[in-house]
Amino acid sequence: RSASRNVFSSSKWIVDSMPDALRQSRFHMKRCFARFTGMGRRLMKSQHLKEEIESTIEDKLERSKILEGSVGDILNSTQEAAVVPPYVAFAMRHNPGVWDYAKVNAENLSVVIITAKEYLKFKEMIIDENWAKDDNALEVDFGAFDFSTPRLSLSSSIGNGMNYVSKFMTTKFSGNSESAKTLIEYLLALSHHGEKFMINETLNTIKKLQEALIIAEVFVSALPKDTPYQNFEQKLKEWGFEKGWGNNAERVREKMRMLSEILQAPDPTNIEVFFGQLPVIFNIVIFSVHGYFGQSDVLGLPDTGGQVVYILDQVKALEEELLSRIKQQGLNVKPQIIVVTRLIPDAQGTKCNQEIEPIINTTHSYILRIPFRTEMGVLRQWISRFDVYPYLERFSQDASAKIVELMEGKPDLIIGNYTDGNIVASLVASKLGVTQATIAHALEKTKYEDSDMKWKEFDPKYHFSCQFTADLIAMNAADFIVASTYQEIAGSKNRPGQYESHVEFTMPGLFRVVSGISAFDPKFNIASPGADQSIYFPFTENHNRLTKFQPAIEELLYSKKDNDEHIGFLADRKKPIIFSMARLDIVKNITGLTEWYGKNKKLRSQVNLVIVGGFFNPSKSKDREEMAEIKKMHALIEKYQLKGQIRWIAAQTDRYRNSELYRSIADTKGAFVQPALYEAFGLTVIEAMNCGLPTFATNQGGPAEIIVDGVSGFLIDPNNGDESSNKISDFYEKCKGDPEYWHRISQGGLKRIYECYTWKIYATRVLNMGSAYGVWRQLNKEQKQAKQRYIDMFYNLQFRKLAKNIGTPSEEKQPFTPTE
Ligand code: UDP
Ligand code: LCN
Repeated sequence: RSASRNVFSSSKWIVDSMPDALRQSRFHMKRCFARFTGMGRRLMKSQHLKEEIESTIEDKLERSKILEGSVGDILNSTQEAAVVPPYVAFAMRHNPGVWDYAKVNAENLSVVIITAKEYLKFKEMIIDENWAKDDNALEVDFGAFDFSTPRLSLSSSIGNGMNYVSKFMTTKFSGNSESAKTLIEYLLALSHHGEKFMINETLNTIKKLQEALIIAEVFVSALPKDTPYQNFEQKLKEWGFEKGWGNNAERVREKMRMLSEILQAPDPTNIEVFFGQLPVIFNIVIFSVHGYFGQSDVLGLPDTGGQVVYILDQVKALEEELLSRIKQQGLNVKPQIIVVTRLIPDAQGTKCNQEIEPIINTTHSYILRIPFRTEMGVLRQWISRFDVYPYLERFSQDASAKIVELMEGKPDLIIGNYTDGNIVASLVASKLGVTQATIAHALEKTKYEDSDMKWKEFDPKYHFSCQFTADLIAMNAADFIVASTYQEIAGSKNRPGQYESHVEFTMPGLFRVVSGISAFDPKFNIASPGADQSIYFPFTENHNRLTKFQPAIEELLYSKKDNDEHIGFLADRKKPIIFSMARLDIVKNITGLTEWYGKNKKLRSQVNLVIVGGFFNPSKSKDREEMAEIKKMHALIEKYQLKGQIRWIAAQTDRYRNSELYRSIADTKGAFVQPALYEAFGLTVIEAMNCGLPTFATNQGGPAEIIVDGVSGFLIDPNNGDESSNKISDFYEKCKGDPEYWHRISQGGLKRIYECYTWKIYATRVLNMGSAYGVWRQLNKEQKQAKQRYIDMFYNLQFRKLAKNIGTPSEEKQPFTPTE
């Protein structure tokens, strides 16, 4: 059994064909399996298996026949194999979200299909045999609580949850008087600061409501369409209707008709639109805990990158959308959006020590900062996002009290960001009983190979035991999950998604997750972010260009002397520039790009390289990964003698100036390169494309969805530097022969952005989700409560202990100041 799993397993035929496939090539397969098991217990990836097969079967013809036949199919769908002689167990994934497991005896090639749980137990033997054999080892099974939740069944429907929830609601409302009663209760409860909306107690049964709707609709239809609501408000009130139906006769009529139709015979389109337009969301709280979180001088600092940009832009878009909805609803309510983050007393010149900071370009939104406290007092300094867990419970309590005070009540929607924000959002939302959304930005689990199996190795530095526990709690507690791309949920053909990697996994010695989340859960939705188009606009819009930055950018790119802001120089300024900008994390692979460039003579002759990121002096950095990357950059510049062709610019914090930098690079007919080993979404890709800069981005992660290779940009393989640098070089070769080619790609990028990646599209979707899932949680109250009890227990017994183990600086005897 696997409650969380999709019932249809399209890879089944592969598992079923395994015995035959192995039998057909018995001689060679026996030798290969002997080789797999020959090296003892280990975990092998598919590439690894293929390499060993290649070196075992010497005959080329024979080998390709096998690799192209059914054995090849098995290998292609294999994600990993666990070897515990004499067995090899395969984890196979044929379609996003769909897994099968089989165990092969290397001696006689017999095959047994096994469950996920059996596979995990088998795999644990590699690391910790005692744990694997312990009958009472902790097993986590969130799926056990999902028996009544409908599941999607097609991989292609993943990420389209809201659509399906509307369909499920349709079924629930059809001919089910209990659910219809819930609908009345839901409508009756709509209010804000004591003011009632939509209907009042006069209309407390379906029958009464239906009758009143018919009378009111006839009345409203007779009015001119643009009659303001105030003119007929009194009349509607007499029949039991309150504000919120619309600001004019036409809107009110439409909405009344829609509800009448839903009550008569529900259909998903009406349900989605009707609930999306209800006055339910005015106050939103967004948690983004670790920081630096601020509006100026913070970008490019360790851990402070796209998430901050995303949230600030998101707030602006949500506020605009809220205001426009409130107007259309005919209400006079002021919305409020609060972004809650940590207050850092040692703010290093940023505003992160200010409690409240209004958000620029908004009217009703602000940042609220709450310090990290322990019984020793307030934590003064920045700490890495991997170390924040011990502070979060206290932070949630302090934040929750302050939010209720500022909003004069509960918020209507709570959105978490990243592991820390999401666990805090879960605690606060469950305490206050509010609809909760989570946004991951990046789940760390897939970033580090075998981070689950090898968690003990990683834990001293990264505390993944705590982080993955928190992630599981948040994704299960959330009413809906906003993902930027499909791949974030369910990956691509060959690579499992970030959420998908939490479906079934094990951390030997800690817990075995037999059902963490299902990629087929209808709570998953894709809403991709955009870039602020008042900042990131095409280089061709000359009248808007921020010319005041141009002298500074000229200096930044071309002056010949090293200083604190830049080192290296560009000897030949006629060459186009290939450009990259990122935090200097290992996964961002900026050093990889520098090395590809260093190695590729042709590319070096065609273009210059400009990098923005990090500092030059490793001792200035507080971040362990960044320090290592800085040293590596210096070494590469030396090794490949890059001076004269490279400009390395320190991390930049001004978005306006950066946007002009992208455009100035476009002026040189340059290109943007995003070479990350893995990128969850990749805002720089969107920014560059918005500026009309042809973009080469990693095929590992989000960018693979953003860019259509060869049309709106190019995808490059970060694990194959030669191929990638040649692809850039070929592009420039082609541009030489056809100068229009550069413009076609630039235009292709812009077209793609306007169609799919704007904040307007995003805000509409997310607010609709907030409404739809708010109803959905009411309809599934009991099941939700049962799951919440399980989550509470897991939090208390597991998370708290793990967080405590991390320790706080005071316990490590670091300088500390008493409570402020
Ligand atoms: N950024 C910046 N200065 C830097 C490095 C990055 O302003 O030195 C900005 C960049 O323009 C983008 C964000 O930080 O808006 C990075 O977002 P992305 O999604 O690319 O990566 P993340 O840092 O979130 O992993
Ligand atoms: C975090 C990341 O790592 C990026 O891939 C995203 O673009 C960013 O957050 C915004 O969601």
